[in-house]
Amino acid sequence: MSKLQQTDPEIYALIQAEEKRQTDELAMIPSENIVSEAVKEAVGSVLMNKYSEGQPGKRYYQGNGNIDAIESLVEQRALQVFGLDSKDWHVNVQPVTGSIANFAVYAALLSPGDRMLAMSLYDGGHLTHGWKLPDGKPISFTSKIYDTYFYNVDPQTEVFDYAQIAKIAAQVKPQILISGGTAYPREIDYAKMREIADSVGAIYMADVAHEAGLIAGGANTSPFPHAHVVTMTTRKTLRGPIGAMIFASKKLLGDSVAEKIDFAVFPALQGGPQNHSIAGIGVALHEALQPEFKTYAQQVVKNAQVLAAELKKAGFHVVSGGTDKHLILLDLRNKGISGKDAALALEKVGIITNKNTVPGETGKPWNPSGLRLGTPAVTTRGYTEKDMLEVAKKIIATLSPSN
Ligand code: DSN
Repeated sequence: MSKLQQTDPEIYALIQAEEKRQTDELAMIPSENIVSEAVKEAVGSVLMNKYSEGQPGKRYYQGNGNIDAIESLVEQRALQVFGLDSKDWHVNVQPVTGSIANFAVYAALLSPGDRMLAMSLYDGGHLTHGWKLPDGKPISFTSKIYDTYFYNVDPQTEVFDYAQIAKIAAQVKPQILISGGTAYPREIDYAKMREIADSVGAIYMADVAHEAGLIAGGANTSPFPHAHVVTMTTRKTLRGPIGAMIFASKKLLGDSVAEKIDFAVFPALQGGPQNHSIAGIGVALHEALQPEFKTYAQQVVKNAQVLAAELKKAGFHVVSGGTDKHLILLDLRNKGISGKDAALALEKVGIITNKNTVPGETGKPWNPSGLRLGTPAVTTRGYTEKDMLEVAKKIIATLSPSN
């Protein structure tokens, strides 16, 4: 980065400091990862100089031959990574974030005032799944546009209670049923969710932002055989740059869904796509198609399971009793420490996590009762089970009352 160093030494120095921080500390926030040098080169390329509003082959600006070829290739790879056929599935790789991808699905397939049913944010859902506070105060803008309802995990087992979800769905009769989110450590039964959606005539959207890479690598089950729509981000377990993708089933929703989704992304919600990020996503998808990525995905899960087991042995309340994925959620109420204090204490010893709400939350989002931990980034750094035992020791020692 010699040019940057010459032109803007201040920004250069701060980037260097951040690179050192990322090397010296352990990123254990489950939504973070470390992209390859190849991904970084694509994202830092001349592609950011080009405006390309529209879709491949149908742009509002001239000079997009190369951009068309790149975006088409990325779409093709996105389908390939998840074993999908372009006859059956439409994909849009332009959303700049997962939040925008979710908004685009709603804009394409719902009308204002339609009913939405999703998992409570406190139990691990996502803001853009219609979140509003229990007193009705809207938080996500989605809750101002749509009539939103929530299901909770079972208070005892802390896992999905499908019978309860079906019961709420029968009462609410939502136009869309949503699964997925940010802090649910267990696999979701996508077939059951679809069955519930079908029972009330709803569209079923699986938001797999967190587990996309695990699905790509075969370490988690795929929602594609069941969902009408799948959204995901690209920077988490998929190990790409920031960005998102929307997959819509043409088989279930008809061919016209492609145009509806594309129109919702542009011009309804976004302007020119971030071509450099799209190319970076393409590189990450190429990497996800290599055999090593399968090993990576399996290792992410093994590492999380070892860490969860060690924390459990040490008396921590691991929400749902463990994990099937890359993330662990601790309910710290039995330890007498808040999520915020735990995250701050761990930061002091170089372990970067985040405070999080837990099922049955009694605190506030800014000072909740839980701590969220994840293994995607440490696994990229080559950590295996034996390293996780060391990480577990450090976490346990840091969060034990004597400290
Ligand atoms: N902010 C993401 C996460 O950390 O899980 C979700 O949007």
